[in-house]
Amino acid sequence: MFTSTLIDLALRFLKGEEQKKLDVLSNEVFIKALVSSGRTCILVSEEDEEATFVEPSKRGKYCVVFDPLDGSSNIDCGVSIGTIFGIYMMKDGGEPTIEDVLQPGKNMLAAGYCMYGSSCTLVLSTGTGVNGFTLDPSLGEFILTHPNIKIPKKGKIYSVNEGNAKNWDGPTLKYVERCKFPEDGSPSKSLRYIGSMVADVHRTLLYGGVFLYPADKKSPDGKLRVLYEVFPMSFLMEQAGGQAFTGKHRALDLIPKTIHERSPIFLGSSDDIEEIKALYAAEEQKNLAS
Ligand code: P6P
Repeated sequence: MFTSTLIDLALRFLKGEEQKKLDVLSNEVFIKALVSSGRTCILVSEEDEEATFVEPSKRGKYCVVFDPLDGSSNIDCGVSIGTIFGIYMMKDGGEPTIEDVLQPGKNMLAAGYCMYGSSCTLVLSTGTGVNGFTLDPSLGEFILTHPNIKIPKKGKIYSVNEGNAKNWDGPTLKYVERCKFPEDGSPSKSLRYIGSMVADVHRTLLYGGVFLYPADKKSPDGKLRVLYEVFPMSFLMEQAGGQAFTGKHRALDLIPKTIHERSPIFLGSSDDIEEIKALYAAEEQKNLAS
């Protein structure tokens, strides 16, 4: 479905619909493809304020949450962008309700992203590990190029928008300080931040390290959306042997109350996330003691 959807998107763009923003156009293509598949009953898109309930004659049992073109502000400068998605099964066989997509991320059946950059790369998990596929345009097929991806246990890269540092809380400040000035005299971590979640997470998955979008004084829930950014990327990280943490608990345990809810997120190599968890636990102990 992805190949035909991508080709449909390219053709509609070339047929002179370019006056529409690419993220609006891609949303229309994905909604059309998902509805016509006959397999879906509820669709939640970053582009649509309300969830789409598929008409009964075309309804299936899957609920799809997606950001059709995440990072689209980077299109004009050629930075990689992507589609992020997660898939739930309806909670029960009755009439679909919004509760079917307000499930914790750990209930997802599958999650992934498709990154549009120097190549078109689909990274997907259905709950038994993570595999990466690269589009071969001559075949019009995705080829398995990254079987059984496992994130390194510890990494040498941290990825965060340091421009927000003045608004960060204590544990985030302490962790980033440690990345730059390690207390054990080990080499500093490198900072890599593209500002396109799919590209930053893809590098983190393959090379190791951490990606952070913490809460801050301006955005107490952080910036990234739970359903179609935090959950799918957290699902992939855990399936690849990494971790994903909100600053309070395991990201996939979060139960969203609304479909466009945001959450802080720290995800990546297991040992690095353990360090961040320990800093937040120490802060909590300090607050309880005071
Ligand atoms: P900031 C893109 O707008 C996005 O939603 C993610 O793809 C990216 O990780 C983040 O926002 C970048 O946000 O505040 O650092 O520009």
